[in-house]
Amino acid sequence: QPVALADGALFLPGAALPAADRLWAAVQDVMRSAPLRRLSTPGGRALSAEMSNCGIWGWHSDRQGYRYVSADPMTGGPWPSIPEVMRALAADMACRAGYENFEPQLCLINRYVPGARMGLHQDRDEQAMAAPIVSVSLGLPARFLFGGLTRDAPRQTVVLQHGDVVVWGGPSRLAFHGVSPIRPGHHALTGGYRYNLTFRRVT
Ligand code: MD5
Ligand code: FE
Repeated sequence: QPVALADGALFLPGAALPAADRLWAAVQDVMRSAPLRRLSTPGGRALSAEMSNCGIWGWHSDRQGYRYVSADPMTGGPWPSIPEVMRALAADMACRAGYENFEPQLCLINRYVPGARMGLHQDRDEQAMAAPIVSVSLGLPARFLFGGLTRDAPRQTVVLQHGDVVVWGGPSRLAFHGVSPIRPGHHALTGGYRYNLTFRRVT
């Protein structure tokens, strides 16, 4: 039962649950090829979520800035390809939100340890602003903050649970958002972590 959070933002509670076990196996495969790492901001501060990527691009951040790179800076080689189960899920979820031919170029994997958070920001490193971002949450729950087009716009809090999916498109594509510090806990699949997968297009 889809819920519109705002214009262009479709919340699909539990929509990834039927695929969660296969999804989790695929995510682990990716992380074996491209290990999670803690990136730093251009200003030199460590991001609290650990990240990896699969696909033809990967999101990266260091002293040179936030950007997408076609090779993993840790290995110099290409990022692993997007596993079919992940690609199919992203396309299916986008379809449910009215995006009939969504072909993600990458999936960014965020891993949150208890205490980790993500400050309020916009996702604007992509050129492909007409494509949605499909977000899939696995493991520990999070309080997700969803604001407006300016930093000081009012925010709503949405609890994102294991298996929840949000498709961010239209005016919501550029909304400010963030993640409150993850509370300690244990999840049967992911242990003491929250994972978030975001399927994106850059170009
Ligand atoms: C997360 N990740 O839970 C979130 C889910 C990131 C990030 O924010 O940049 O890695 S992505 C949620 C998202 C994407 C695009 C627009 C909006 C939310 N939004 O309008 O709220 O780890
Ligand atoms: Fe974001």
